[in-house]
This record gives sequence, C-alpha cells and structure tokens, in this order.
Amino acid sequence: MAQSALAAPALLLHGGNLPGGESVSAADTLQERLAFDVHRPQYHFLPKANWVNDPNGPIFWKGYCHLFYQYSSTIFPQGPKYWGHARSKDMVHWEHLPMALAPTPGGPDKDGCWSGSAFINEGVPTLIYTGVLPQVQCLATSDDDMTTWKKFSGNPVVGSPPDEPAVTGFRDPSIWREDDSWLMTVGAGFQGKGGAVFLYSSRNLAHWDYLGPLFTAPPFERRDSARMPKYEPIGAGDMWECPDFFPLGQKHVLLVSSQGRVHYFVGTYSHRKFLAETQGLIDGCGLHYASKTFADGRGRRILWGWIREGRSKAAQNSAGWSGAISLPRVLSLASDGTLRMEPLPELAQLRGRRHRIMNSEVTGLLPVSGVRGSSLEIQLTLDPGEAKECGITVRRSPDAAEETVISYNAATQDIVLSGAHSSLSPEAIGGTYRTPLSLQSGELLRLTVFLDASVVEVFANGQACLTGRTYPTRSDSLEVGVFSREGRARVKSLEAFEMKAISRDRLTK
Ligand code: DQQ
Repeated sequence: MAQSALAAPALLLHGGNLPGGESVSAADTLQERLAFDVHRPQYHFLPKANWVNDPNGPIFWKGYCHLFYQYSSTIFPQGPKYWGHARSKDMVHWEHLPMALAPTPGGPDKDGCWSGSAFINEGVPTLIYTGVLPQVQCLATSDDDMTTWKKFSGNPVVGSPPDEPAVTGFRDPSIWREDDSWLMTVGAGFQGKGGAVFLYSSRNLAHWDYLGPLFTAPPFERRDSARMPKYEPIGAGDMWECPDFFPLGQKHVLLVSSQGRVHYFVGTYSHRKFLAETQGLIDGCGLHYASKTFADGRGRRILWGWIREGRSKAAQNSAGWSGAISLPRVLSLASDGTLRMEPLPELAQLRGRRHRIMNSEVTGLLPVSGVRGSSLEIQLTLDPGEAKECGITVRRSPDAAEETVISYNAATQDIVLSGAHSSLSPEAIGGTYRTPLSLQSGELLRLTVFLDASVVEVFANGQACLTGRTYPTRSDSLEVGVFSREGRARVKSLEAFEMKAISRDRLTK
C-alpha cells in the first residue's frame, strides 16, 4: 500500500531565502524546496509533503510510538484521505513509514479512510476508522509489526448510524476495553439539538450493539443556527468530531472537536454514561483541532492535535505542504477539576544554546538582546505588577513592521495571541485569539513559547494554550522583546533555547 508522498501537485515557487543567502528558486526539486522553506517547521512532525490533518491512532508497540494521520496527496482541492504513518522512540524524532491505509475502490472506504484509533486485540495491532461515503466504521489489522495493514473482509462493522432522529454525522471511532467487551465511541449529533457521542459495545469487534449516547451537548454548546448564513452542523455545534474518552486521575475526560475548537469535559463515568463537571478548551485558537490522546505506558496521557495553516489556499498549494502535528502535551488534572497541559519533557533534548536574563524591570518594550530566531523555546516568568497588559513579542522586525504578540490582560483575565501584524503578506490571515487565564493576586505569569518556523505554540501557567501561525516576509523578523503597557512589570526570568531540528531535511524524506 506504499505510495509516494511526494506525488505532489505542480508547484509554484515559494518565496524566501536559503540559509546561504541564495534565493529559493535555486532549489530545483520539490524536496529541496520544502527542505529550505522558511515557513516549514524544523521540530514539529509533518509528512514528507502535501496535506496532513487529524492525528489518528497513537499507540505504543514494541518500543515505538506509532502515530497515524489524515493525509491527502493534494492540498486544495483535497483528495480522498489516507492514513499516513510514522514512528518514534521518544515522541520527538520521527521516521516516516509507508501509508497505512488507502481507499479501496468499490469498498466501504472508497471515498476516504477518515479518522479513528489503534489498539491491540489479543496481541494483534488493529485500526478502527471511518470509511466514507456514507460514514461507516471499518477495521484493519497488521501481522508484521504495523508495517502493512490488511482490511477486515467483513467491513463495515457498523454500516449505518443508530436509529436516532436527525443524526448529523457518524465518524471517528475511539475504543477501549472494559471487562470482556470492547467499548467504542463515535462522534455524532442531532440537527437542531447539539453534538453527541454515541456508545457501542462488542465482544468480537465484528458485531456491535448500540448502547445510546454516552454524552450529549449541554445547551450552551450550540450556536443559534437560524443566524448562520448556511446551516452547517459542525459550525452550529450539532456535530462532534473526533471524540476521545479516557480516564485521568480519579476522573474521566471527554474531548470533542466542534465549532473549530477542541472542547474538553472532565467528569464521572458510570453505568455507561458520562456526567460532565467542568469544561474548557484544549486551545484558545482555532488552529489546533482534532486532538487525539493515548496512554504512554508510563502513566502519562499525551495529546496531539492538527495545526492548521493560517494562510490562503493559494499559498498552501504554492508551498506544496499544509498542516503539522502539534508538540505532544502531557495532561493532568488541576485541583479545581480543570485540565492542565504541559509540553512533553522529552522535548528538552532539542535545546541548544541557552540565553538567560533575570530580574529586569519592564516599562514599554524591553528588547531581549542576544535572543533571536525562528526556532526557539522561550520560558518567561513575568510579574505583571501594576501593568494593564504585559507579555512577549516574537518574530519581530527591528522596525516592528512585523511581529507576533502574546499578551496577558489583567483586566479581562485572558491571554491573547495576536497575529494582526505578524506578516506583511496579503496571503497571511493573521487572526487574533484569546483564551481565559485567571491569575490570583501576586501570581506570576509563566509562559512557555515554542517558535518553529510558521508555528507558534504557547503554554500559559499550565492552564491555557494558544497555537498560532506566523508567516513573516522579512528575513530580519527574528527579534524577541518583553513588554508592559500602562504600568510596570518585572521579568523574573527569561530563558531561551535555540532548538535543534529533528531531521536534516525538515522530514521531507
Ligand atoms: N477530519 C476527518 C474526519 C474528522 C475530521 C477527515 C476532523 O474523520 O471528523 O479527514 O478534522
């Protein structure tokens, strides 16, 4: 089933300079162009070329973490979805493997192999995924340690949604073992009512019984569809994609992707129903979507998501690649029952040269001399003091014509990622995103910012995350500064690390 990931569409050249100063047009193969593309990440996972969206089926098997992902060999218009496949020993460095799943002509997945999960059934690696169209659930197994995959001859194992009124979708299975049964969730919803996660059980994986909704949307999750120009179930909150359901500490967590965001619910699972107690967002930006988690065998729950692009379709086609997988996040529960998220500690092995400043007062802009770049991890601990707003500006040109700003607003108690001036290119969308962050009086702002070419991932006090994109046009948009507005703030410490690439060619091979 192997296919060349480099079967790319005809590409227009993409602007930018090579490290040696030559222009990109000097690079003549697609692989070279991608390897020198200044916007293509150096340490985030992405396929060799073309399109990636949802992470699928992360799983540990024989010393490797396997990660699958939604792949298309064209960007816009999109082709049918395949399951791409990679593996890693440390969840940081990745090795591409042959495509795991491709649509079978005339089969239940003839129009695409959509998202799903991986699990081990009596020692056999198994995938459960959605075949389209219509949306049905299918199985595939591997008997050679996940190198190749064979589809189950009895596919689809669930050939239609349950007999419920006005079901909006039926996809993205996730699975776990409970006593002597397999339990499966499927993303769904009811038109005009809200999202839902359907629950099924099976003893043999081939025959499934519908047990009813595990969880349905609380009313505040719906948008008034009457005001939408055209009804669209995901946007309205009437369809939940990519449900992921797992135990964490003494609680259970449900993730669903809808309305452009990944929503989490923490609560109690009993008698095959889920009762939510708290809820929040996995990421305040709409650019992190379709999160998927797994238990890493060391007691940790790790989450990945799809990082969308923030530029025009034409620019994505022209670049020859689109999308990336987020850095792995470690999940835990806070004492108030909300979710905490921290970057995977293993990422620290990518840290190179370190820069540090301590105890500096900030009024206005404090340029951080010596710290520049597009591949950095920055850890900033800031005392907001009396400042109305404070934070950090990155990918900044010396004249501030381009900059990406991450700020904490004490009055509104939120954290904002502003891409309004991140690029002079009309192709960049440059949105501004905010998410709640409440600091207690005297509490310090603790930001970890990962810059990786066009990707910006922000972790704030372990409580809130923002993922954005930045596509500066200028080769000097590399500066970093700390700032405060309307009052003084204090940098307790700022540590910045130059980050090493995870491959010599930006994973193009
Ligand atoms: N993407 C997949 C679907 C899923 C959606 C198709 C979420 O299975 O619902 O590529 O991004």
